[in-house]
Amino acid sequence: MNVTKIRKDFPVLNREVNGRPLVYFDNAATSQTPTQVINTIVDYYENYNANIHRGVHALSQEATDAYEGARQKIQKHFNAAHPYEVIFTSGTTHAINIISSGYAELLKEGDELIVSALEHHSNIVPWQMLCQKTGALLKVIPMNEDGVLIMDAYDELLSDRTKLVFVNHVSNALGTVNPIEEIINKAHAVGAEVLIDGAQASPHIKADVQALNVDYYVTSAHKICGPTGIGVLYGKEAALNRLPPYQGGGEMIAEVTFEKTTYADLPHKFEAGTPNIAGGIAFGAALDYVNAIGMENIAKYEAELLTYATLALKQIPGLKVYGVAPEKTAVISFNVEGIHPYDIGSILDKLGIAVRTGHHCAQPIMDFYKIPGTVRASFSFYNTFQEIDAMVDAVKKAVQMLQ
Ligand code: 7TS
Repeated sequence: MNVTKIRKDFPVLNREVNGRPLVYFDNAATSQTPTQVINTIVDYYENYNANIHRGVHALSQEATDAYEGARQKIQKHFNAAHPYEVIFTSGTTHAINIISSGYAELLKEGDELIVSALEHHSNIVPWQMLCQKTGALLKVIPMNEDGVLIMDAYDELLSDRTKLVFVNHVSNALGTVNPIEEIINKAHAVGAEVLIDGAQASPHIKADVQALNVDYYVTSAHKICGPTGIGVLYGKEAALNRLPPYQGGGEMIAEVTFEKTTYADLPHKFEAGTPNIAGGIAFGAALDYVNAIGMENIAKYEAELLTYATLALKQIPGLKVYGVAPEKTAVISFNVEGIHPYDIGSILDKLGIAVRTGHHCAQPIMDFYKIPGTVRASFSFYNTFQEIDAMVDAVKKAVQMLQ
């Protein structure tokens, strides 16, 4: 992988912050956008901005073709069986809410849902709202000190009362890669469906939804070099057909009278209103971009960055890394004894280094470790070993100033 060449595709990486070259280590929150993807958005608005599916005119047809072309790129990337199993959403959160709200019609009191201890709030809160509405019960697969799910406990939670299991593929706060194949197979053995939140996995791992035999897989484009405000809900055809629409409106109908409305087929049933057309097209371009580099090459290089950074940070006295699962993506969550994570983050920012501090929308994980939050450095394929050196030096400086 030619990282020097790749970095030229990301204009933002040239800028300075507080008089220093930007070191962007907040990739788990959102990734940066390459020129190739930015140009796709500009091209759409400059040359063929039109609403899709609606016009006989040329611009509308071009926009429709580009948008549907992007759907096919997403289908191919995740190996979905059909393009209509790919539903465009505004992101992971929206995708999860489509399923959680639809499930209200499928559940009865006493049914059980299983979540994991390692989730982002967007894979917790919608389900709690669903439980309040239906009387279903939410059970939690616990984690251990390493940030790994305790699978024996999962076995015990599963029963014929279990209707749906929802777990992230990769934890945003710790980087743990969860054993989703085992989770899916065991859930299916008791007749439950499975939703996998792939928001943190997608930048590093190409999921094959048919090989996984997963019922729903969701992610956001902005984690994979795409724009914000666009994401995807993959669902098996039969699973999606079982669910009611999420929103009513234009584009999602077959026929409307004041007496009765019938709904459109997949994917339109779940795509009411004018979508984020430019965003969808750019999502396709982002997948083209990462696939041209190669997801395996990306994963291999990021693993090297992770090992290098972990070893260097651990030399700092009093520094503790949270989440030491044997299989991890390039995320390091850490604290230094006696120092609040926000203070380290602020000093790093003064030195041009962007990390996230806080609970990372995963408060139950912070509660487990009895900490207010962590400093989280998350790496991408356009980061370098020199940038890691700069961060390690900056953390040392921060510790000197704060201790
Ligand atoms: N699920 C996981 C595992 C996530 O990491 C995130 C966002 C979401 C869901 C929500 O995605 P959205 O695109 O709908 O907002 N995670 C983070 C993060 O770690 N820092 O900022 C956002």
